[in-house]
Amino acid sequence: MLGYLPAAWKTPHLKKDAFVDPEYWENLGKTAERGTLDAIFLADGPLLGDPAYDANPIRLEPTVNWGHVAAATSRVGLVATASSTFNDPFELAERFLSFDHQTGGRAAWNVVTTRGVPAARNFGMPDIPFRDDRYERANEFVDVVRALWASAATGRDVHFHGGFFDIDGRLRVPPSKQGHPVIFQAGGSPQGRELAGRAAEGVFAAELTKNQAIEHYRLVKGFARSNGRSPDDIKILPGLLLSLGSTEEEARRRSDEIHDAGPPSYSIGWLSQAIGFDASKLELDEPFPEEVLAPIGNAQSFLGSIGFRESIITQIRKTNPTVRSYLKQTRYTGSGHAGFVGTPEQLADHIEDWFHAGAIDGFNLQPDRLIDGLDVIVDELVPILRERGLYRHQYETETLREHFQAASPTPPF
Ligand SMILES: Cc1cc2nc3c(=O)[nH]c(=O)nc-3n(C[C@H](O)[C@H](O)[C@@H](O)COP(=O)(O)O)c2cc1C
Repeated sequence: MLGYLPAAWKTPHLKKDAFVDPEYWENLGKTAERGTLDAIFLADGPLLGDPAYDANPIRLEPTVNWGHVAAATSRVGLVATASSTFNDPFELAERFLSFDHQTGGRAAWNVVTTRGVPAARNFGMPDIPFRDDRYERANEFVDVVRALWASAATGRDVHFHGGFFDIDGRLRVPPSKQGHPVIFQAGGSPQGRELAGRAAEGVFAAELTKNQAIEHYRLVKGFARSNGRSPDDIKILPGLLLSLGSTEEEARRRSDEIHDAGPPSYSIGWLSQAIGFDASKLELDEPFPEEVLAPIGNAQSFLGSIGFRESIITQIRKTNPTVRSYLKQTRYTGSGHAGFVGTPEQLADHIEDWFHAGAIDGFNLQPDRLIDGLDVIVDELVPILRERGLYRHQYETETLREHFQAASPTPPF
C-alpha cells in the first residue's frame, strides 16, 4: 500500500521495492505513532489485484507485514484484514492471537468475506460463493474464533458443531494483554451490517455523503442494540480519501498531479468492478444509462461489494453527470469512499461536522500517497484537533482496545 490513489507509486520519493521494504513500513508506523493515532489499517485479499486498476497488488501478508512495525513501535494499533471465506477459523484464531502477543495487545482482525473470482481459484473453487453463503460462513467463523479466544482465558475446551465447522479442542496460545484482538468488519450490505452489529468492535465503511453515513451509523448501532450490546461498544469509521494542501487549490493540484501520473484505466477499471458493469463501454460524454444505475437483478451473484456499489450509484443519481465529468468529479469527492480535498483546517471542520451529526465515531483516513501524506495528518491535522480539545495529546493507554474504548476484553460465551 503506497497510497489510496492508484498512481501513488509513480512518485520518485519511493524506492522500487517499497511494497515489501521493512524500513518503509516501520517509518509509516513510527509516523502514525508520533501522531498518537489509534491504529493503522491494511485491507487485503488472497488474490493478485488486477493491475488495470489496482496499483498496489504486491504486498506481504498483513500480520507478517505488521511484525516489522510492531517491533519498531509501542503504542499504535495494527489492524490486519483476513477473509472468513478463505481461511480456517482455528488457524486464524491462533495466528491473530499470536499476532496480538507480538504487538503487546495492539492487534485487530478485520473480517471480510472477499470478492473476486481469482481468490476462489486460488482455493480450488470455480467461483465465489453467493453473498448469503459467505456471510453465513462468516457469522459462524467469527463465533468459532471468539469461542477459541475465550477458551484461551478459561482454559476449557471448545465444543462447537455448526454447519461449516466442527471443533473439539482449544488453542495453544494464552490470552493476550488486551484479552484478544479487536474485531473489525468491512462490508456494507445488509448482511455485512448485521454481522458488524453482532460481533464487531470497529467497522470500516464506505459512505460517500453525511446522510448515507448517518443511516449506516444508525443501522449498525441498532443491530448492536438488538444483539444486547451497547452501541458504544462498536466504533464506526468510514474511509476518507485525502489530498491535503496549504490551500484548497494546492490540494486540488496535488490530487490532479497524482491522478494524471497514472493511466485513465485506473479510474475506469475501479468503477467497472465497483458497479459491476464494464465502464470502458460507456459513452464518456453521455450520462450513465439506466441499465447501469438500476438495482442489480441478482444481488446474490453480484461479485462486488454492495456497500461500495450503493454509495456510488446514490452519488451518480444525485447529479446525473456524464461519465467523463463523474470520473473527473470523483478526484475531489471520492468514489466508493468519500474524498476530501482541502486544507488540514477544513478537514478538522469536516471531521467535527460528521462526528457531531452522528455519522461517525471517527474516520479511517486514507492519504492519497502515504509517504508524504501521512506526515501532513500527523504534523498539521492532529495539532488542530488537539487545540480544539478533540484529540489526545499523548497515548494514555497501552492496548488498542483501550485506545479505542472498544467492548470488554472477554465477551461472554
Ligand atoms: C469499506 C469496505 C472495505 C472492504 N475491504 C475489503 C478488504 O480489505 N478485503 C476484501 O476482501 N474485501 C473487502 N471488502 C468487501 C467485503 O468484505 C466483501 O468482500 C464483499 O464482497 C461484501 O461486501 P458487502 O457486504 O459490502 O457486499 C470491503 C468492503 C467495504 C464496504
